[in-house]
Amino acid sequence: MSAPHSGFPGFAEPDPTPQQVIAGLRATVEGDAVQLLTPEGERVADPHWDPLVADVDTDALKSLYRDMVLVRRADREANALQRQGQLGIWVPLLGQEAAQIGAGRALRPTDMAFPSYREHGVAWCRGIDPTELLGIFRGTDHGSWDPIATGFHLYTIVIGNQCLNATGYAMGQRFDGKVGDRATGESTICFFGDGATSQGDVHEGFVWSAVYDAPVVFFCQNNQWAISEPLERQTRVPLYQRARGYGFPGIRVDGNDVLATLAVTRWALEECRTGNGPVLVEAFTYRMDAHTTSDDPTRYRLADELELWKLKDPIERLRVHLVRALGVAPAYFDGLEAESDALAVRLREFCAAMPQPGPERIFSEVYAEPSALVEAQRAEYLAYQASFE
Ligand SMILES: Cc1ncc(C[n+]2csc(CCOP(=O)(O)OP(=O)(O)O)c2C)c(N)n1
Repeated sequence: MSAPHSGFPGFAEPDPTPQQVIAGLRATVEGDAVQLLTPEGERVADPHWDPLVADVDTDALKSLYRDMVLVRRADREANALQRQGQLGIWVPLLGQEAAQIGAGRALRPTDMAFPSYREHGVAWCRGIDPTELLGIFRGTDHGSWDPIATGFHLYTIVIGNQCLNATGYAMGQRFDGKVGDRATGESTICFFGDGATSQGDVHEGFVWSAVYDAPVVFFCQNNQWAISEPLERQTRVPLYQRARGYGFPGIRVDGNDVLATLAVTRWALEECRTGNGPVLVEAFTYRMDAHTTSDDPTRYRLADELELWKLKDPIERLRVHLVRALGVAPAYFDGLEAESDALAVRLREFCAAMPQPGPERIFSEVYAEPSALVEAQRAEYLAYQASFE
């Protein structure tokens, strides 16, 4: 194939063929991403990244494992609740536990996180009980937690929109003098998917954060699919390399490796809190279930792809490491299974007992202060409802 741009300055290298581009996009993670724990559960020594997780001893690894097991169990239970008609829809996180727990556990309480709609694992790390997610997917509220108190913004359904919110918030952190000190500095983290990188909002967020040195970690969970659109319909270069064009660093991490994700996110957050932000982190991972419970992935992807990713399961590799390398006894895993079962029961019982909100609910919590306009709308709507009785 000819190289169309090769005669021009700046295009000295021949363009890669489309086949080469796609092969590069789908290249095995190991070659291109930071990895500290192989899919076989072996610890890879890395002089650059090891110091960032030097404090992660056996107990801390067990704690990361526990987080992943419990959020997976909550996710599976919520998925089942949707299938049984208790929720309108559910957005599975299956397969993305390490990316979310690694990133979520890297945060400090003073950091601010802006999620999309799949970040149940990050919510967990911010102290939000999984029961609090159920109202959103049952259609009874928009999320009941306090974004400022928890450091976790409400879920965003509009793809990529949270990148603008996060950038604005991070600019505020910078202008308010919250950036610069390693001990007290604040950072923002923004979660989005590979498909979101094709949205204008994400590009605008990148540009604004770059030119204002906003302390925001753009954390892209590249789960290979945007509903039925594969990665090669979003980009012709690996996503982390995009950051360079905006003037900030980008890095790819094995998003199924919780330890590597923790190390890389800690580094990226530190860059931000000390004033060197923004940073793009591409967590290379895989969505092992449907996009949502309304989606059927068997219509657009082959089963062998899923089978290959099962071999890289984020939970299994840490379990193997805990057992084989660190000698963690079976009793620990038995105890965790009992804890998971109890969590699932609690979620189920909570869901069944959730009260049906009245029609006036939609008018509550619109503004922090009472609003005459909203009150008038509430009265009008209730009168309209009453007219049917
Ligand atoms: C602005 C906008 N366009 C389209 C949609 C419909 N939509 C919902 S999810 C989705 C794909 C998102 O894929 P990705 O960013 O890779 O995130 P993932 O769901 O895989 O985590 C689309 C197009 C939307 N919610 N918002």
